[in-house]
Amino acid sequence: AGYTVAVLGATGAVGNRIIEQLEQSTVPVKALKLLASEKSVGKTLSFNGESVAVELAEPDAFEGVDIVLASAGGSVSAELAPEAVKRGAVVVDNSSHWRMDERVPLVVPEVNPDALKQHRGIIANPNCSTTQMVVALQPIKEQFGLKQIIVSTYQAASGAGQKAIDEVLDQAQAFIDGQREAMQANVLPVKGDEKHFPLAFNLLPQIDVFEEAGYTHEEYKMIDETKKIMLGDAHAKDIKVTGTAVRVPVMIGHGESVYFEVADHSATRSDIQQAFANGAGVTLQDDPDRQLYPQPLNAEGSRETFVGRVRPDLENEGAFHAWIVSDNLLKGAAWNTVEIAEQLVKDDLVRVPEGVNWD
Ligand code: 11C
Repeated sequence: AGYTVAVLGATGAVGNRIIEQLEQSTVPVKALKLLASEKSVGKTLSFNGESVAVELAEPDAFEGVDIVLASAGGSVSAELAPEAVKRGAVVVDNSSHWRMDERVPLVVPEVNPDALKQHRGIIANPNCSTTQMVVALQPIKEQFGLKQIIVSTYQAASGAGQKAIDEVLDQAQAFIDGQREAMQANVLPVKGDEKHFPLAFNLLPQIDVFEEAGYTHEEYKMIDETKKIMLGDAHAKDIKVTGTAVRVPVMIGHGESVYFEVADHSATRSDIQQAFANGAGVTLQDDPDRQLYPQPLNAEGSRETFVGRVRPDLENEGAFHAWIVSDNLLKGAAWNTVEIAEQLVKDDLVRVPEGVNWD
């Protein structure tokens, strides 16, 4: 008994963490395949104490696979997810490629597990900054109704990959050595954009490219994905969502300052704290008298979403503020992906419905 699971993009930072999370999950793994690009073929990685060789990610590699956990980037997922489904595998994809496709459920198991019932072989995992926000706010929505969200993010360098981390550490060293002019930037804020700026001892209010009305792609992701996950429709108007996404010189763990308005104006600060405390996947760390609040350094390595600094807005009735932190590589990526696989197994949904065609 059990499933044959393939990890696509196995050698990346998220791929490595998917393997770790899978080891600690309830998914019964009969066999594991590790898939990556040409340059990683032949490397070996460990799973449950055994070493597994990395194979080439190509269509026929999915023969006999039941579940694919993918973190290999948008263009690879665009090409290979349909190939995997054609061969009978269910794909949980970390890239942004399939998220807004109406045929594809975008899932955070604590928020919309039922969306999985409609899957046609491809399931999308949301952007990291979206995931931790909806995990935190779901219990508030359920108990008091949500009318509006305004978020400012404080996002870690690891969201932009290992090369971003490396350049920030090099910049920090140059700064400490008194060589400010030697601070090199080639990746951040966005690899493909025209200009690059150092993040060490700095803040960059640009994550991903600029799009319409002065918003970045990351900000649109947070708006559209939040609506698709919480309301079932990326264009729904029932909750107003907006935000500002900022890169900060932290390595792992995104922070978010969130202003939110609830429908039930009888909700008190302690009601809101209690709702967070009871939320699935949420840990409340909120005690100003003991200076207890979430911090990225403490969140690293945890599957939880941490919430603190809960307080009412002093002018707007029914409005509150909170501070949310989670490990962007775990709940924001690897753990949510594996958790979706656990949910698929639990709900007996590891199968591709008949007649599905992604060509
Ligand atoms: C960042 N949120 O911090 C991005 C990384 O759509 O899965 C995740 C990109 C995505 O730069």
